[in-house]
Amino acid sequence: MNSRRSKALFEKARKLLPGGVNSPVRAFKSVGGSPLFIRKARGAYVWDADANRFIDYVGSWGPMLFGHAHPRILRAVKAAAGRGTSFGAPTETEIRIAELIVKLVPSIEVVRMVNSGTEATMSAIRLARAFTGRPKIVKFEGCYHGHADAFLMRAGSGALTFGTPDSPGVPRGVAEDTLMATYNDIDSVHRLIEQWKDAIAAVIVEPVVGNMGCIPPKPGFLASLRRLCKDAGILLIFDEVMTGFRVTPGGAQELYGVTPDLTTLGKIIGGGLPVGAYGGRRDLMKLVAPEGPVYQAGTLSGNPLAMAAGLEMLKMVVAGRAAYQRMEKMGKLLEDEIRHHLLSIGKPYTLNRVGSMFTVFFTEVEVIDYASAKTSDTKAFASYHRAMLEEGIYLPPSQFEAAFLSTAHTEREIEKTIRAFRRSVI
Ligand code: HOZ
Repeated sequence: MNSRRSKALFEKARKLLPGGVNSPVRAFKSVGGSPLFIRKARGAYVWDADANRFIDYVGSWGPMLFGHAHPRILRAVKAAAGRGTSFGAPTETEIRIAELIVKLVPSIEVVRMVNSGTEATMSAIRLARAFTGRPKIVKFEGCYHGHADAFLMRAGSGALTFGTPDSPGVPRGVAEDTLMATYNDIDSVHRLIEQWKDAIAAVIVEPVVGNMGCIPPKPGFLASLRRLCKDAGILLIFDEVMTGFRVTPGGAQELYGVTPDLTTLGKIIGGGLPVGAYGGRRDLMKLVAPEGPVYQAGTLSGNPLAMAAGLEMLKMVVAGRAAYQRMEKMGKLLEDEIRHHLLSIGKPYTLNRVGSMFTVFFTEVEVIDYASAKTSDTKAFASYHRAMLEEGIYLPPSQFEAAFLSTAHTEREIEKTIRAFRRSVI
């Protein structure tokens, strides 16, 4: 594969941007080599600066549910741009998107739009602290909720990839207010609640983890979490930045039948433009300014371009229940064939998949939490990643990120991926 132009661009970028990128995982550090600079994307494909074409399983880290550059979303964005790119004032589109979010997501009665998942999670815990009058939050090792100070302890995603799960620059006081539990281990939460009962405002969780690679909740884990929180007067926050509208139209809360108090959303509701949101019960959300005293604001919140793209995306979600069945079918086909190949060559692995999210871990240990995810042979992942790139398959450049399918991935792309997998993992 010729990557001359991507390499040259990376060299130039390194002089101007920290590590040559605007978000760490993109730098390809954990898989080696130089990142691809993407020039365009359409459907299930991306093209790099050297005009190489790849089947894309990054999907902009989740939001490309219906594939890249979907004509309906492009039309909506173009029309909105023609009317102006930012007003810093209310628009009718915000109401229409809020109506769809409330209709789709079981826990959300009232929603506030922000600009990213990070903004959504940091605002949600501020609200939880205000509502309960308590300072501490519980997060799970290896879960990632964006880069606000309160979450950069044992964080997943890029932080886990680079082996720096705790970031310098986070004040000790903030770090002390974040308590750490083990994903899929309800006793670890129970112990924290016993010890800190009257100090914990919220438990925040990725109901299906995407940021240690894909890790599903064990049966009953989310329901037990719900019960524990309720009994202790602690708010339960589902971070559905990745799973929202993806694992089902109503997200993981619909899939597992567990309703949190607050939900954070991102990416998908912008149809690929920068958007996040948090929402939940009316009695909680009425504390948010200007209705209540919990301050949170932003000029670009509810930006008209992002709202137009997101509205079109959510209309497709509402109309497209069959699309989820198709993604499940494609996911299952991919899963079965990968399993079959890995078994036939006797390679130790774990494959986790929830609908259109999946990860192949190179470990024989069942991957259920941070400790088991870390048993993966990341060198084996790196060579798999490189080999797949050579075959024209663009996977997330880290063992600790989920891969995503879209409705644009048809049998054709899946079969090509399977053939590439057979040649790449030997
Ligand atoms: N932390 C993001 C995925 N979990 C990656 C963001 C990016 O590099 O775009």
